[in-house]
Amino acid sequence: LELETSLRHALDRREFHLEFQPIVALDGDVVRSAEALLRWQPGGKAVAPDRFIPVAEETGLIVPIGEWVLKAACAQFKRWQAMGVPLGRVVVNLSARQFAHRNLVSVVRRALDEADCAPEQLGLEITESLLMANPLEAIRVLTVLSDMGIQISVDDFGTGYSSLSYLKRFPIHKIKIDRSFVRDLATDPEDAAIVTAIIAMAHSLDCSVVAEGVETEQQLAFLRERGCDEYQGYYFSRPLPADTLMARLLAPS
Ligand code: G
Ligand code: G
Ligand code: MN
Ligand code: NA
Repeated sequence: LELETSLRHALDRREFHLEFQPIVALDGDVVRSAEALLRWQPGGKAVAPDRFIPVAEETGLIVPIGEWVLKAACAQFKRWQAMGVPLGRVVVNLSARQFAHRNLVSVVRRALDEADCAPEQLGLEITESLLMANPLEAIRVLTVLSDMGIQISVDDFGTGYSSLSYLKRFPIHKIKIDRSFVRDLATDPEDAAIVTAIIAMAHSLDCSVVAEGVETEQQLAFLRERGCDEYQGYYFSRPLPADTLMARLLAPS
């Protein structure tokens, strides 16, 4: 309850900021996009997103907080562009409450307009379980966003219950393999089989595949061999403050 009380004041007190984790495509080690990850530091002391995001979700506070995230991510992307940072897109996580909110599309439009970003410069991530909670409504909303030109990714893929027949009905562009399957790839034959199947299935649906939680050379080698398209994880980079990511992307390599 204490957490909830301070969360209610967090926006007013400007206690949020974003970090960004690069998503890498290996054709020449290009960083194509970066995922925005929300950070909260009330009184200077960080609270983990796994603790406060569920509370924000239950209380509905995630709606205004999520709107702030969208605006802040688009504004940051625009600043990077002005500095010549070679990034094609910024990617933002949407929660269930945000996704169900009737204003979502106008909130997204406004965030893009205010920052003067094109829809093609924004990606949205929604979890697999969120898609399956209300598939018909999800198809309707995602079709609007996708028709605008926004890239849609399914996050935490493999942890829910999507069937192949269902998945092809959603206007989605990317599937992000949950990091729980990537972790033991080198030692667990079941995880290796699941990852192999997800990549093949995604490609058969014309979706590209991002592997999350890539930490080792062996995981990367396995994924590469199976045609994974993009990678995200500590092997490449932790989530970074905006200026640190910019410095890295602008540094001659
Ligand atoms: O970096 P990590 O500990 O940041 O993130 C933990 C979890 O919090 C992940 O599941 C991530 O998707 C989620 N998360 C991070 N930022 C946001 C955000 O802005 N909105 C929502 N809804 N979830 C987020
Ligand atoms: O659920 P979502 O994919 O949005 O979560 C992103 C979360 O994954 C963030 O908490 C981020 O810090 C974390 N993360 C990113 N890369 C790695 C990694 O290589 N290993 C682990 N364990 N976590 C990671
Ligand atoms: Mn995500
Ligand atoms: Na995930």
